[in-house]
Amino acid sequence: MHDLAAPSATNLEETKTSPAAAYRRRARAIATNPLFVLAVAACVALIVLLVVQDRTAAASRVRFRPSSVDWANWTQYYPPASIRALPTGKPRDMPRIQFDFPLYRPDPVARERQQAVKDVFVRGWESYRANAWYYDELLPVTGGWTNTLGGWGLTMIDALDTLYIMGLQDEFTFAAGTIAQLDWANTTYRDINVFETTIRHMGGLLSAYDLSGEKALLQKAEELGSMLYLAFDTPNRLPPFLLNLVDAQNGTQVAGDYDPAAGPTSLCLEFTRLAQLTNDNKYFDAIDRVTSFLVRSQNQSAIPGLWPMLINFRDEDVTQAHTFTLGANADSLYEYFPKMHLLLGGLDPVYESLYTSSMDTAIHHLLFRPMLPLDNNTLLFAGDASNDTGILTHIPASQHLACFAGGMFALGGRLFGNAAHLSVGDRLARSCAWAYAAFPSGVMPEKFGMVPCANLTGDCWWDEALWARSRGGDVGLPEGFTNALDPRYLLRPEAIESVFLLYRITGAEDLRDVAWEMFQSIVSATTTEYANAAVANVTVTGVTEKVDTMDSFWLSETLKYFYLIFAPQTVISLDDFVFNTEAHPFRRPK
Ligand code: DMJ
Repeated sequence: MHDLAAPSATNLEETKTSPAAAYRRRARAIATNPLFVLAVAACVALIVLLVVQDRTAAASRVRFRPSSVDWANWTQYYPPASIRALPTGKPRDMPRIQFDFPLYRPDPVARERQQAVKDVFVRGWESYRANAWYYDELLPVTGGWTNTLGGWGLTMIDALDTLYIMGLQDEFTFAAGTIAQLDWANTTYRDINVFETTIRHMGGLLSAYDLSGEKALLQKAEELGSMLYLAFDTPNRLPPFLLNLVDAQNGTQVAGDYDPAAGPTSLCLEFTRLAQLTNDNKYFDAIDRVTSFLVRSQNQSAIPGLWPMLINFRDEDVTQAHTFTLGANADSLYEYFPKMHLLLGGLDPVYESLYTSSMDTAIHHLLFRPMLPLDNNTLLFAGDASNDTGILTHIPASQHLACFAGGMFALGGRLFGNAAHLSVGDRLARSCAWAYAAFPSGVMPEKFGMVPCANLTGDCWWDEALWARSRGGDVGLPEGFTNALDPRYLLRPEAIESVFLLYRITGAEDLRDVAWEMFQSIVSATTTEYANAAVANVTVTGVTEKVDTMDSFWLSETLKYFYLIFAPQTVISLDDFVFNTEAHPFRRPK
């Protein structure tokens, strides 16, 4: 019997002379032949060259054409005496923001949901391209178009980074190529909305540049930045809500005396990123003066710690207007405090202090817990407060716009190691999602009222008679709600924004199911022949009446957050990026 473990002499001899061995010998000889090595090296070089050339060709399709006006050369009538530079030095060590998710594992359910969101985005984008290209927004019921903000093609700019994130590379290159040719001087608008143009147009361009490295997009952002910078040319260097270029040219601009608090105060993230990317400190100096005003005035209002919803920026007076809110007109003023801390790598301590002091005050004065028949002890909403009568009154009404607060508290809580804020963020974010489910359409109205509990924690017994009295004649409302003051849904993002941030921060997997429920309800309530439309009344059962508007934030924010909550958690990680208030991610300094 042969020993199978040891080859016999005969076997060894066979190996030497077999055709396979001869083939291996020949192959070895060829592989070590210097000519062959040279040929392989040449092929590899050629392939690399072709790939690089292809990339360059793609990039060169995005050719920058300068605008016809160079605003950087315009006279400043009130030039700053000195320019404060961006803080320098090594960014401070930041706590990890994202939950420590396990390494990526394929998740077929999440993938399917992510694809469903992408499909809705693509349908809306293609319809915009076909029916409203070059205009600001699509009319989703009639298939027409409308200009709402400057007429520079708002939707294509606002949605640009979403195209990139969703991997729609050809569409991205096509849109970027169009945008790089825009002339910002080509507008029929007499007044330019400084806030919206900063967060949507400039924010969109900076983010798309941060993601793609496409230089022309930064150049377009810088052109726009130099135009918007003119708004700061006022006697106290605080900008008006609307930039009038004729006033700017004549040196007659002044800050507003009754402007939304969030207007001048929520330009800081975008102007800081612009300063970082262009190394031009004047952009940082401009917004730093607004921050200094906030610091000076924080304790002068009727609720020390907070600023009223409307501010007299001209006289730097916060004592005249008396409504306080985290919702419309004030929202992003507060949202940007923790975000500025992140973007500046913690090098300016003022933003942590502004965040903590204002939000500790807001918890006390603005948040309320609704009274409900079931055990819903943890629900919490951001309401308002008013001092109109001379007595400070809490107003137990909330709004979709205030739903961003859950994400902000969760972010601030994690960033500054404040467990109480993280818990408030969790409650606020989940409450907005709960409010979606409470209405027959599965979508939350723009504004609503509820009966408040006396405290944010502890017992709160349901009082049917009190609820009936508080809701007046309105019998069709879900239990606990006293009105749907504005029953529309405007395709807004704030609720999913907070659910997304909370998910990435806490890792609570149930939030993906919560998001999926919200997404399905929104799609079913808003789908039209062309795309998705705002809804007239979410409190009714059955088919919803559509309103012929699709704000650009539907593609830039709402669908982006829905997409990202189902994406692998490394996609736009919160440890690498910080979102501006229009959901445009900016790269954080490392
Ligand atoms: C967006 O433009 C931004 O999210 C802004 O901060 C608030 N309003 C809309 C979305 O609702």
